[in-house]
Amino acid sequence: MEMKIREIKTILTSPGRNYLIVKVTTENGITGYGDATLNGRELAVQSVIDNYLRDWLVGYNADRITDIWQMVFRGTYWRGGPVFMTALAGIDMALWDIKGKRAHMPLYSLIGGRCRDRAAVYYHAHGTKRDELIKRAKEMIKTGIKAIRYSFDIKDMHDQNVFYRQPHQDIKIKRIETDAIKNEGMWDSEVYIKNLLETTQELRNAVGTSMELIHDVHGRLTPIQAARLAKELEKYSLYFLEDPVDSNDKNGLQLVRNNSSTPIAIGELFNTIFDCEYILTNRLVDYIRVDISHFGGITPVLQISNFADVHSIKTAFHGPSDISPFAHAANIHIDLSIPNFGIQETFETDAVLEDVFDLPYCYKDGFITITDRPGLGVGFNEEAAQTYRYKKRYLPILRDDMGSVHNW
Ligand code: CS2
Ligand code: MG
Repeated sequence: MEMKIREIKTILTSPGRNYLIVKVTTENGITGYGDATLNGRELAVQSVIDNYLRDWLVGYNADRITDIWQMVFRGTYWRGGPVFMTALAGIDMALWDIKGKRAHMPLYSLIGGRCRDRAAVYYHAHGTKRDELIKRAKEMIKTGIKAIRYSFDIKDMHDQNVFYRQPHQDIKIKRIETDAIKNEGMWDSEVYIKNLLETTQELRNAVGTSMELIHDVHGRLTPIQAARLAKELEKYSLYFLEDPVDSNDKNGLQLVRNNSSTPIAIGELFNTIFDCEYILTNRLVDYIRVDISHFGGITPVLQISNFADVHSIKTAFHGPSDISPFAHAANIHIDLSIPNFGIQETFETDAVLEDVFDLPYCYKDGFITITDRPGLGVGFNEEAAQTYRYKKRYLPILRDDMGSVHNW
Protein backbone atom coordinates (compact mmCIF):
# COMPACT_ATOMS: atom_id res chain seq x y z
CA MET A 1 0.00 0.00 0.00
CA GLU A 2 1.28 3.44 -0.95
CA MET A 3 2.05 5.45 2.20
CA LYS A 4 4.22 8.45 1.40
CA ILE A 5 6.78 9.94 3.79
CA ARG A 6 5.55 13.46 4.60
CA GLU A 7 8.20 14.67 7.03
CA ILE A 8 11.58 13.69 8.49
CA LYS A 9 12.68 15.52 11.62
CA THR A 10 15.65 15.15 13.99
CA ILE A 11 15.49 15.79 17.74
CA LEU A 12 18.56 16.17 19.97
CA THR A 13 18.05 15.50 23.64
CA SER A 14 20.23 14.80 26.67
CA PRO A 15 18.41 13.06 29.53
CA GLY A 16 21.63 11.88 31.20
CA ARG A 17 23.30 11.19 27.82
CA ASN A 18 23.14 12.80 24.38
CA TYR A 19 20.73 11.16 21.94
CA LEU A 20 19.76 12.00 18.36
CA ILE A 21 16.25 10.79 17.56
CA VAL A 22 14.75 10.63 14.05
CA LYS A 23 11.02 11.12 13.60
CA VAL A 24 9.40 10.08 10.32
CA THR A 25 5.77 10.98 9.64
CA THR A 26 3.65 9.59 6.81
CA GLU A 27 0.99 11.40 4.82
CA ASN A 28 -1.72 9.61 6.77
CA GLY A 29 -0.18 10.77 10.05
CA ILE A 30 1.61 7.66 11.34
CA THR A 31 4.84 8.53 13.14
CA GLY A 32 7.85 6.30 13.61
CA TYR A 33 10.99 6.94 15.63
CA GLY A 34 14.54 5.70 15.25
CA ASP A 35 17.89 6.15 16.96
CA ALA A 36 20.67 8.01 15.13
CA THR A 37 23.01 8.56 18.06
CA LEU A 38 26.74 8.36 17.41
CA ASN A 39 28.55 9.20 20.63
CA GLY A 40 30.37 12.52 20.17
CA ARG A 41 29.32 13.00 16.54
CA GLU A 42 25.57 13.56 16.94
CA LEU A 43 25.71 16.91 15.10
CA ALA A 44 27.47 15.34 12.11
CA VAL A 45 24.77 12.65 11.80
CA GLN A 46 22.07 15.27 12.23
CA SER A 47 23.50 17.21 9.32
CA VAL A 48 23.42 14.14 7.03
CA ILE A 49 19.73 13.64 7.81
CA ASP A 50 18.63 17.29 7.77
CA ASN A 51 20.74 18.49 4.85
CA TYR A 52 20.93 15.41 2.65
CA LEU A 53 18.53 12.56 3.31
CA ARG A 54 15.42 14.54 4.25
CA ASP A 55 14.72 16.32 0.97
CA TRP A 56 15.54 13.16 -0.95
CA LEU A 57 13.35 10.73 0.99
CA VAL A 58 10.24 12.85 1.55
CA GLY A 59 7.62 11.59 -0.91
CA TYR A 60 8.92 7.98 -1.05
CA ASN A 61 6.68 5.09 -0.07
CA ALA A 62 7.42 4.39 3.63
CA ASP A 63 6.31 0.78 3.18
CA ARG A 64 9.35 -0.03 0.98
CA ILE A 65 11.98 -0.29 3.67
CA THR A 66 14.40 -2.56 1.80
CA ASP A 67 14.19 -0.42 -1.33
CA ILE A 68 14.85 2.80 0.61
CA TRP A 69 17.75 1.13 2.45
CA GLN A 70 19.33 -0.09 -0.80
CA MET A 71 18.78 3.26 -2.45
CA VAL A 72 20.56 5.16 0.34
CA PHE A 73 23.32 2.54 0.79
CA ARG A 74 24.12 1.62 -2.81
CA GLY A 75 22.67 4.60 -4.61
CA THR A 76 24.98 7.08 -2.88
CA TYR A 77 28.06 5.33 -4.36
CA TRP A 78 30.43 6.50 -1.55
CA ARG A 79 28.98 4.17 1.00
CA GLY A 80 29.50 3.19 4.62
CA GLY A 81 31.23 4.94 7.50
CA PRO A 82 29.81 5.45 11.00
CA VAL A 83 28.23 8.89 10.38
CA PHE A 84 26.36 7.90 7.23
CA MET A 85 25.33 4.43 8.46
CA THR A 86 24.01 5.89 11.72
CA ALA A 87 21.89 8.36 9.76
CA LEU A 88 20.56 5.50 7.63
CA ALA A 89 19.89 3.43 10.79
CA GLY A 90 17.74 6.21 12.26
CA ILE A 91 15.56 6.27 9.14
CA ASP A 92 15.41 2.45 8.89
CA MET A 93 14.29 2.03 12.52
CA ALA A 94 11.63 4.73 12.14
CA LEU A 95 10.27 2.99 9.02
CA TRP A 96 10.02 -0.35 10.85
CA ASP A 97 8.32 1.45 13.74
CA ILE A 98 5.77 2.84 11.26
CA LYS A 99 5.23 -0.57 9.67
CA GLY A 100 4.56 -2.11 13.08
CA LYS A 101 2.18 0.64 14.10
CA ARG A 102 0.33 0.29 10.83
CA ALA A 103 0.05 -3.49 11.22
CA HIS A 104 -0.75 -3.18 14.97
CA MET A 105 2.09 -5.61 15.61
CA PRO A 106 5.27 -5.43 17.67
CA LEU A 107 8.47 -5.57 15.64
CA TYR A 108 9.25 -9.10 16.86
CA SER A 109 6.02 -10.34 15.24
CA LEU A 110 6.79 -8.64 11.93
CA ILE A 111 10.23 -10.25 11.70
CA GLY A 112 9.13 -13.83 12.24
CA GLY A 113 7.71 -13.95 15.75
CA ARG A 114 9.32 -14.92 19.02
CA CYS A 115 11.81 -17.77 19.27
CA ARG A 116 12.01 -17.37 23.04
CA ASP A 117 10.13 -15.79 25.94
CA ARG A 118 12.99 -13.75 27.37
CA ALA A 119 16.53 -12.76 26.49
CA ALA A 120 19.61 -13.10 28.73
CA VAL A 121 21.43 -9.84 29.45
CA TYR A 122 24.75 -8.69 30.86
CA TYR A 123 25.36 -5.54 32.85
CA HIS A 124 28.45 -3.39 33.38
CA ALA A 125 30.18 -3.72 36.74
CA HIS A 126 32.93 -1.24 37.50
CA GLY A 127 35.10 -0.62 40.53
CA THR A 128 37.69 2.09 40.98
CA LYS A 129 39.45 -0.45 43.20
CA ARG A 130 39.43 -4.24 42.89
CA ASP A 131 37.59 -4.88 46.17
CA GLU A 132 34.94 -2.34 45.12
CA LEU A 133 34.38 -4.29 41.92
CA ILE A 134 34.06 -7.56 43.81
CA LYS A 135 31.60 -6.01 46.27
CA ARG A 136 29.59 -4.65 43.34
CA ALA A 137 29.52 -8.06 41.60
CA LYS A 138 28.29 -9.76 44.76
CA GLU A 139 25.51 -7.17 45.16
CA MET A 140 24.53 -7.76 41.55
CA ILE A 141 24.23 -11.52 42.08
CA LYS A 142 21.73 -10.82 44.87
CA THR A 143 19.54 -8.81 42.46
CA GLY A 144 19.38 -11.77 40.08
CA ILE A 145 21.96 -10.55 37.55
CA LYS A 146 23.69 -13.53 35.96
CA ALA A 147 26.35 -11.97 33.73
CA ILE A 148 28.60 -8.92 34.06
CA ARG A 149 31.16 -7.09 32.00
CA TYR A 150 33.77 -6.20 34.59
CA SER A 151 36.19 -3.31 34.50
CA PHE A 152 38.32 -1.38 36.96
CA ASP A 153 40.76 1.50 37.17
CA ILE A 154 44.42 0.66 37.57
CA LYS A 155 46.76 2.61 39.76
CA ASP A 156 50.11 3.30 38.16
CA MET A 157 52.90 1.41 39.91
CA HIS A 158 55.19 4.47 39.83
CA ASP A 159 52.84 7.40 40.11
CA GLN A 160 49.98 6.92 42.57
CA ASN A 161 48.12 9.88 41.08
CA VAL A 162 47.75 8.26 37.70
CA PHE A 163 45.08 5.73 36.83
CA TYR A 164 44.78 3.78 33.64
CA ARG A 165 41.33 4.21 32.29
CA GLN A 166 39.22 1.16 31.57
CA PRO A 167 36.87 1.02 28.59
CA HIS A 168 34.20 3.65 28.55
CA GLN A 169 33.67 4.65 32.15
CA ASP A 170 32.34 8.01 33.18
CA ILE A 171 33.96 7.78 36.57
CA LYS A 172 36.15 10.76 37.48
CA ILE A 173 39.73 9.65 37.63
CA LYS A 174 42.83 11.78 37.76
CA ARG A 175 44.24 11.94 34.29
CA ILE A 176 45.67 14.51 31.92
CA GLU A 177 42.05 15.49 31.45
CA THR A 178 41.20 19.17 31.48
CA ASP A 179 37.76 19.58 29.93
CA ALA A 180 35.22 17.92 27.63
CA ILE A 181 37.43 18.61 24.61
CA LYS A 182 40.87 17.70 25.95
CA ASN A 183 39.84 14.45 27.58
CA GLU A 184 43.07 12.49 27.67
CA GLY A 185 44.17 9.48 29.71
CA MET A 186 47.26 7.32 30.07
CA TRP A 187 47.71 3.71 29.08
CA ASP A 188 50.21 0.91 29.66
CA SER A 189 49.22 -2.47 28.23
CA GLU A 190 51.56 -4.57 30.38
CA VAL A 191 50.32 -2.98 33.61
CA TYR A 192 46.78 -3.58 32.37
CA ILE A 193 47.36 -7.28 31.52
CA LYS A 194 48.91 -7.95 34.93
CA ASN A 195 46.04 -6.23 36.75
CA LEU A 196 43.40 -7.88 34.61
CA LEU A 197 44.71 -11.37 35.34
CA GLU A 198 44.86 -10.71 39.09
CA THR A 199 41.42 -9.12 39.13
CA THR A 200 39.87 -11.93 37.11
CA GLN A 201 41.28 -14.53 39.48
CA GLU A 202 39.93 -12.73 42.56
CA LEU A 203 36.58 -12.04 40.95
CA ARG A 204 36.14 -15.64 39.84
CA ASN A 205 37.03 -16.87 43.32
CA ALA A 206 34.52 -14.44 44.83
CA VAL A 207 31.54 -15.16 42.56
CA GLY A 208 32.28 -18.82 41.84
CA THR A 209 30.37 -20.19 38.88
CA SER A 210 27.19 -18.31 39.77
CA MET A 211 28.04 -15.47 37.40
CA GLU A 212 29.15 -15.25 33.78
CA LEU A 213 32.16 -12.96 33.35
CA ILE A 214 32.83 -10.81 30.30
CA HIS A 215 35.72 -8.45 29.74
CA ASP A 216 36.10 -5.77 27.06
CA VAL A 217 39.69 -5.10 25.93
CA HIS A 218 38.45 -2.30 23.63
CA GLY A 219 40.99 -3.17 20.93
CA ARG A 220 43.92 -1.98 23.04
CA LEU A 221 46.31 -4.91 22.75
CA THR A 222 48.68 -6.05 20.03
CA PRO A 223 47.79 -9.49 18.58
CA ILE A 224 50.58 -11.25 20.49
CA GLN A 225 49.63 -9.56 23.78
CA ALA A 226 45.98 -10.45 23.18
CA ALA A 227 46.86 -14.07 22.35
CA ARG A 228 48.85 -14.37 25.59
CA LEU A 229 46.03 -12.81 27.59
CA ALA A 230 43.28 -14.96 26.03
CA LYS A 231 45.34 -18.08 26.77
CA GLU A 232 45.95 -17.07 30.40
CA LEU A 233 42.25 -16.31 30.85
CA GLU A 234 41.16 -19.80 29.76
CA LYS A 235 41.25 -21.08 33.34
CA TYR A 236 38.64 -18.49 34.42
CA SER A 237 36.09 -19.59 31.77
CA LEU A 238 34.98 -16.19 30.52
CA TYR A 239 31.66 -16.00 28.69
CA PHE A 240 33.63 -14.02 26.12
CA LEU A 241 36.56 -11.66 25.71
CA GLU A 242 35.51 -8.63 23.70
CA ASP A 243 37.59 -6.78 21.10
CA PRO A 244 40.92 -8.37 22.11
CA VAL A 245 42.62 -6.61 19.18
CA ASP A 246 41.80 -3.71 16.87
CA SER A 247 38.64 -4.82 15.00
CA ASN A 248 40.24 -4.03 11.65
CA ASP A 249 43.10 -6.46 12.26
CA LYS A 250 41.63 -9.71 10.98
CA ASN A 251 44.95 -11.57 10.88
CA GLY A 252 45.62 -10.37 14.41
CA LEU A 253 42.31 -11.88 15.47
CA GLN A 254 43.29 -15.10 13.74
CA LEU A 255 46.45 -15.22 15.88
CA VAL A 256 44.37 -14.90 19.07
CA ARG A 257 42.02 -17.61 17.81
CA ASN A 258 44.85 -19.99 16.97
CA ASN A 259 46.29 -19.70 20.46
CA SER A 260 43.32 -19.80 22.78
CA SER A 261 39.92 -21.34 23.41
CA THR A 262 38.59 -18.27 25.27
CA PRO A 263 35.41 -17.28 23.37
CA ILE A 264 35.75 -14.03 21.41
CA ALA A 265 33.21 -11.30 20.60
CA ILE A 266 33.67 -8.41 18.21
CA GLY A 267 31.63 -6.00 16.13
CA GLU A 268 30.65 -2.66 17.72
CA LEU A 269 32.91 -0.74 15.32
CA PHE A 270 31.63 -2.41 12.16
CA ASN A 271 29.39 -0.43 9.85
CA THR A 272 28.59 -2.82 7.01
CA ILE A 273 28.23 -6.52 6.39
CA PHE A 274 31.45 -6.35 4.38
CA ASP A 275 33.37 -5.39 7.54
CA CYS A 276 32.36 -8.69 9.20
CA GLU A 277 32.20 -11.07 6.27
CA TYR A 278 35.74 -12.46 6.57
CA ILE A 279 35.51 -12.81 10.35
CA LEU A 280 32.25 -14.71 10.14
CA THR A 281 33.08 -16.99 7.23
CA ASN A 282 36.39 -17.91 8.90
CA ARG A 283 34.72 -18.36 12.30
CA LEU A 284 37.17 -16.04 14.03
CA VAL A 285 34.61 -15.10 16.70
CA ASP A 286 31.91 -16.79 18.74
CA TYR A 287 29.66 -13.74 19.12
CA ILE A 288 28.93 -10.93 16.69
CA ARG A 289 28.06 -7.71 18.46
CA VAL A 290 27.25 -5.09 15.85
CA ASP A 291 25.60 -1.86 16.95
CA ILE A 292 22.16 -1.49 15.38
CA SER A 293 22.53 2.30 15.19
CA HIS A 294 25.97 2.27 13.57
CA PHE A 295 25.35 -0.68 11.27
CA GLY A 296 22.48 0.85 9.31
CA GLY A 297 19.48 -0.31 11.37
CA ILE A 298 17.18 -3.30 11.67
CA THR A 299 17.32 -4.34 8.00
CA PRO A 300 21.08 -5.13 7.86
CA VAL A 301 21.19 -6.48 11.44
CA LEU A 302 18.66 -9.14 10.45
CA GLN A 303 20.84 -9.96 7.46
CA ILE A 304 24.07 -10.26 9.48
CA SER A 305 22.31 -12.33 12.17
CA ASN A 306 21.21 -14.86 9.57
CA PHE A 307 24.66 -14.89 8.03
CA ALA A 308 26.24 -15.49 11.45
CA ASP A 309 23.81 -18.33 12.14
CA VAL A 310 24.99 -20.18 9.05
CA HIS A 311 28.46 -20.16 10.66
CA SER A 312 27.24 -21.22 14.14
CA ILE A 313 28.00 -17.77 15.55
CA LYS A 314 25.66 -16.18 18.09
CA THR A 315 24.75 -12.55 18.66
CA ALA A 316 25.63 -10.20 21.54
CA PHE A 317 24.48 -6.85 20.17
CA HIS A 318 26.15 -3.68 21.41
CA GLY A 319 23.88 -2.10 24.03
CA PRO A 320 25.69 0.61 26.02
CA SER A 321 24.11 3.70 27.62
CA ASP A 322 25.17 5.85 24.67
CA ILE A 323 22.51 4.54 22.30
CA SER A 324 18.88 5.51 22.91
CA PRO A 325 15.94 3.32 24.03
CA PHE A 326 14.79 3.07 20.39
CA ALA A 327 17.97 1.16 19.58
CA HIS A 328 17.72 -0.92 22.75
CA ALA A 329 14.11 -1.83 21.95
CA ALA A 330 15.06 -2.77 18.37
CA ASN A 331 17.85 -4.98 19.74
CA ILE A 332 15.44 -6.76 22.08
CA HIS A 333 12.83 -7.39 19.38
CA ILE A 334 15.57 -9.01 17.29
CA ASP A 335 17.01 -10.90 20.30
CA LEU A 336 13.63 -12.51 20.83
CA SER A 337 13.03 -13.50 17.24
CA ILE A 338 16.29 -14.84 15.80
CA PRO A 339 17.42 -18.44 16.33
CA ASN A 340 21.06 -17.62 17.13
CA PHE A 341 20.65 -15.07 19.91
CA GLY A 342 23.41 -15.30 22.54
CA ILE A 343 23.26 -12.50 25.10
CA GLN A 344 22.29 -8.81 25.15
CA GLU A 345 24.46 -6.05 26.63
CA THR A 346 22.55 -3.61 28.81
CA PHE A 347 23.10 -1.02 31.54
CA GLU A 348 21.35 0.21 34.65
CA THR A 349 18.83 2.83 33.55
CA ASP A 350 18.99 6.32 34.98
CA ALA A 351 15.56 7.52 36.23
CA VAL A 352 15.90 10.73 34.21
CA LEU A 353 15.74 8.70 30.98
CA GLU A 354 12.15 7.83 31.75
CA ASP A 355 11.16 11.53 31.78
CA VAL A 356 11.60 11.40 28.01
CA PHE A 357 11.15 7.74 27.02
CA ASP A 358 8.37 5.36 28.00
CA LEU A 359 10.24 2.07 27.97
CA PRO A 360 8.47 -1.06 26.72
CA TYR A 361 11.06 -3.43 28.16
CA CYS A 362 11.77 -4.61 31.68
CA TYR A 363 14.56 -6.58 33.33
CA LYS A 364 14.05 -9.39 35.81
CA ASP A 365 16.42 -12.04 37.15
CA GLY A 366 19.05 -11.42 34.49
CA PHE A 367 16.60 -11.57 31.59
CA ILE A 368 14.71 -9.00 29.57
CA THR A 369 11.20 -9.03 28.16
CA ILE A 370 9.27 -6.56 26.03
CA THR A 371 5.60 -5.62 25.79
CA ASP A 372 3.49 -6.25 22.68
CA ARG A 373 3.01 -2.56 21.87
CA PRO A 374 3.13 -2.02 18.08
CA GLY A 375 6.37 -1.19 16.28
CA LEU A 376 9.38 -0.62 18.53
CA GLY A 377 6.96 0.10 21.37
CA VAL A 378 8.90 3.04 22.85
CA GLY A 379 6.92 6.11 23.90
CA PHE A 380 8.64 9.45 23.28
CA ASN A 381 7.75 12.74 25.00
CA GLU A 382 9.01 15.37 22.57
CA GLU A 383 8.25 18.29 24.86
CA ALA A 384 10.19 16.74 27.72
CA ALA A 385 13.03 15.92 25.30
CA GLN A 386 13.40 19.64 24.43
CA THR A 387 14.02 20.48 28.09
CA TYR A 388 17.14 18.28 28.22
CA ARG A 389 19.55 20.31 26.14
CA TYR A 390 22.31 18.70 24.10
CA LYS A 391 25.80 18.97 25.61
CA LYS A 392 28.75 18.74 23.28
CA ARG A 393 31.16 15.98 24.38
CA TYR A 394 34.20 14.32 22.90
CA LEU A 395 35.43 10.76 23.34
CA PRO A 396 38.67 10.46 25.31
CA ILE A 397 42.15 9.98 23.86
CA LEU A 398 44.71 7.60 25.38
CA ARG A 399 48.47 8.08 25.27
CA ASP A 400 51.33 5.88 26.37
CA ASP A 401 54.25 7.08 28.50
CA MET A 402 56.03 8.42 25.41
CA GLY A 403 53.01 10.53 24.57
CA SER A 404 51.95 8.45 21.54
CA VAL A 405 48.25 7.97 20.88
CA HIS A 406 46.97 4.51 21.81
CA ASN A 407 43.64 2.88 20.84
CA TRP A 408 40.89 4.02 23.18
C1 CS2 B 1 31.83 -0.44 24.91
C2 CS2 B 1 31.12 0.83 24.61
O1 CS2 B 1 29.72 -1.31 25.53
C3 CS2 B 1 30.82 -1.57 25.08
O2 CS2 B 1 31.15 -2.68 24.77
O3 CS2 B 1 32.82 -0.79 24.06
O4 CS2 B 1 30.70 1.29 25.83
C4 CS2 B 1 31.89 1.93 23.86
O5 CS2 B 1 33.01 2.31 24.58
C5 CS2 B 1 30.98 3.13 23.70
O6 CS2 B 1 29.84 2.76 22.99
C6 CS2 B 1 31.69 4.27 23.00
O7 CS2 B 1 30.80 5.31 22.81
MG1 MG C 1 32.90 -2.80 23.66
